[in-house]
Amino acid sequence: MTDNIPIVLHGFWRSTASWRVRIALGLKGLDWIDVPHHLRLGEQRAPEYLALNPQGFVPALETGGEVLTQSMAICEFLDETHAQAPLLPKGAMARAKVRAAAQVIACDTHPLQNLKVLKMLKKRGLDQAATDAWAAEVIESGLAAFASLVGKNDGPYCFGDNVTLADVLLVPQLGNARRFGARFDFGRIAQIEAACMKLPAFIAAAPENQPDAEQTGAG
Ligand SMILES: N[C@@H](CCC(=O)N[C@@H](CS)C(=O)NCC(=O)O)C(=O)O
Repeated sequence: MTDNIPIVLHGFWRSTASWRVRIALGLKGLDWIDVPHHLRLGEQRAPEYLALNPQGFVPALETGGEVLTQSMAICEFLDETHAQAPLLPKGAMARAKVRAAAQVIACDTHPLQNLKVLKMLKKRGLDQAATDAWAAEVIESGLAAFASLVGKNDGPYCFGDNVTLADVLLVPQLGNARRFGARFDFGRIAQIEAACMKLPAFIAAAPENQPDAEQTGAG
């Protein structure tokens, strides 16, 4: 358990993977210490940070003398160690469905449009407009599939009346959709976002509400 054990979140205000963890921490009612790493300045590749996360990605979460990486693993760790506001439903089938929707974003959408990949594309000759178009196409394809997966469920959130990991992944990805001019008018996505954004944990986690947003300007 991590109760009463300090939590340090290494992140960046505009990082959607950090944003997921901030939402999960907020839903669990946990306090944490923010340590920002400015991605545009390359601080995620500083040797001291690579010692925490050898991938050179934020987030990383320190707690109880351990370091965790990968936002979904971190969210599931928080879920397993804090019973409040479960992020996964009961039942293997229901849990697998939530994880599948979350992984559409975490595994098959976001990794194709993160900063590292866009920089690699630019290095190989794509200009800003072309990399933005790449990101938008990847995001639209992911969100369309996500909307289909959650389409049949009733209730305000992806999988009904309770927030799950799928909502935690969806809302930050919509931040990237806006940033790259991607469509996200698929199925119930806009309604789900509106429902989530009424919740304090989602409001507090938004990029514009992070202290480093003001300090660093556009990231
Ligand atoms: N699968 C990883 C992805 C982490 C990731 O891509 N983080 C981005 C910010 S959202 C990053 O640190 N990018 C730095 C870079 O690309 O150099 C996770 O979910 O934690």
